[in-house]
Amino acid sequence: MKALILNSGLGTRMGVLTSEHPKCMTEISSRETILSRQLKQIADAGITEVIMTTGAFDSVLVNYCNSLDLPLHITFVKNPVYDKTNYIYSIYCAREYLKDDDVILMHGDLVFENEVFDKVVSSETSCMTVSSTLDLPEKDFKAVIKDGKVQKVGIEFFNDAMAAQPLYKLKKEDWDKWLDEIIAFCESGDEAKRKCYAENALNELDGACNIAALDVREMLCSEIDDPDDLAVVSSRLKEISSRTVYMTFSTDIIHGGHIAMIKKAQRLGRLIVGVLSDEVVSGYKRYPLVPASERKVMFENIAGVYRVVDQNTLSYRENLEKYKPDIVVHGDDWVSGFQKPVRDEVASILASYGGKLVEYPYSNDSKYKAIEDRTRAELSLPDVRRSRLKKTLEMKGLVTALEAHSGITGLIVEKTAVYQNGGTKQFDAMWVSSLCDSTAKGKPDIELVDMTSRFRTIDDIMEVTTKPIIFDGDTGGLTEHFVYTVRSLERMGVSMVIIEDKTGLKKNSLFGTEVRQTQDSIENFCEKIRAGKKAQKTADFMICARIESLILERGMDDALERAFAFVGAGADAIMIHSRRKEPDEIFEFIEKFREKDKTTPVVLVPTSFNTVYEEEFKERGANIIIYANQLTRTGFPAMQDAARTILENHRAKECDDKCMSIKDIITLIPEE
Ligand code: SPV
Ligand code: MG
Repeated sequence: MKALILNSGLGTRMGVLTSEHPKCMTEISSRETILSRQLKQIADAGITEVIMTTGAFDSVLVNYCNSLDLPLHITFVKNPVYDKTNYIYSIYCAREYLKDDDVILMHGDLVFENEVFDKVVSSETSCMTVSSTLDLPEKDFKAVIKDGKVQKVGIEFFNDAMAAQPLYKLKKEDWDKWLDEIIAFCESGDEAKRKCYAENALNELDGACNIAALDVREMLCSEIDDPDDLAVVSSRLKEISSRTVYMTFSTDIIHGGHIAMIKKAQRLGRLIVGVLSDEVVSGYKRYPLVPASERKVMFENIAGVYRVVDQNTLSYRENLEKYKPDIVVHGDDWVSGFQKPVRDEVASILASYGGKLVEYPYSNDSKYKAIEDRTRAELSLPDVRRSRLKKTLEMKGLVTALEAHSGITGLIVEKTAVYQNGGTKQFDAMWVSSLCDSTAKGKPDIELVDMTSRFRTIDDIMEVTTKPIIFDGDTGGLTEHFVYTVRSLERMGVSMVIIEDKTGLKKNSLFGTEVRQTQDSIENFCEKIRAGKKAQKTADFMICARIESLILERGMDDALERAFAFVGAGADAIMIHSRRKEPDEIFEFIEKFREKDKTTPVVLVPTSFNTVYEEEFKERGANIIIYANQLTRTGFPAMQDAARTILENHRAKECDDKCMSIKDIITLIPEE
């Protein structure tokens, strides 16, 4: 694509302003002239070839262009009879440089804002800029438009017309037709056909050039004919240069796609970047590898970013109300899909104060997808995965975990997401339950499934997922064995082991006092915790002490005494369990525990007291909510039902409606 700039005119209406240089060199701000602005816009759009027609002061113009030192190759073509002809003849003079390529054609006295130029350059068809909001000018160009296409251009048309500016994109096939007609005009021997507008030649073609009317509405796109125009345009430019543009980023890796977007955005005004908080990013996308504080620094150091601010919610409301940006820029991927509510809110807030939403086509480049895939893969590495539970706890205050007992249930915990209020909700972690792991193996939950087998389950889950793992360590076994378990789990990348203060043959807590269960002594259990903490190698791994006093009906005081003792012995968290339907004793425990200990994370397994919402648990001071067995308890009955259905019907057809489609199964399981 080439740019053609017409600068042969005399510009006599500018008076003294054009007594020593051509009109295009008129200053429109303290930093730029009409021409320097046009050339910079052309260079920024990645166009390198410019054809410029000249006339009076041509050497001044050539020297000036060279002094701008832009990455452009400019071919100057002088119209030797510039004072006796119009620009149609200047184009004719330059004809040999203008064949076989798309052309951006502009008059040398035209000033337009970057967004207008971006629209012209990126137009898929030939186009001319028009404005549906401006009054029809008496003496300037108007375009007759039919079905969105420009039919005629001239100053004499008033019917079905819009104000038009001589800024065009011309696809090769359309431009060739127009250029041929320009050549025919200039070679006709008729003097008048060299003194008219090039558009007269276009009009002869009677709409045969497929030129779309590109409506730029009230955006700046004006010719400067006289000092009055200059004053108006200069003040519009001042207003434009003080505009602010707002963009939000969640990314922790900046690639070419982001830079291209930033470049586009900062051409519209001073760019403010909102960096989404770690909490928002981890809920909406994935856990960020780089924390928000560092992501902010990353953006602060990108040329063209004017300011970087925190964005602590997925909703833009707070920042839009605070910074009142003139423009919000976003990819067009949020026009539909789960982000639509966020987009709609942005559009309505902007509309309330006259701001504008600019959406660029979203890039689905496989190169960028590969970067994201690599980042996700990194999250599954033991060191990165292990540390993430602690970090997520610090970040969110409340972490949710769902049980997984196999690769496939791990994938369900990993991938299940619901879209609410423009955001995504996912589980933060996985619980490898002794009950569910044993059940999946058809064994009772009595520490019968040995550690090697339990580790095998962890390995299956880890192989296909990235989320942090909390391991149900039962009683932890003998202290002498527990230290090895800690090291193995830590090495594998497990984030937390929970051990319960029971001894002897462990039975599942939900049996309560219906079966014989023995609680360990405070002393013994503290010793086990101390030994485990001493054995671990990293600061990330956590040992959680689970208190069974309420399950075994030993009372609140015993539960609290144990909690404080276990924390004193080094437990990183405590889990208080209950099998009552009402949450009262759990609430009472948290309240009393928090009176003395404000920081140690409290873990809950609300299988029985399941009416309480996560927000309430958080408000009351809990930190980890484990949904301990729901996949097992829903999955196996569905299987029993399928088995019965086949038996009853002597065939599988009746079972079909209950089955997941093979296609859905395949999409659930990713292929490397
Ligand atoms: C498990 O899931 O194995 C547990 C929690 O230990 S509970 O079943 O509630 O005891
Ligand atoms: Mg268990």
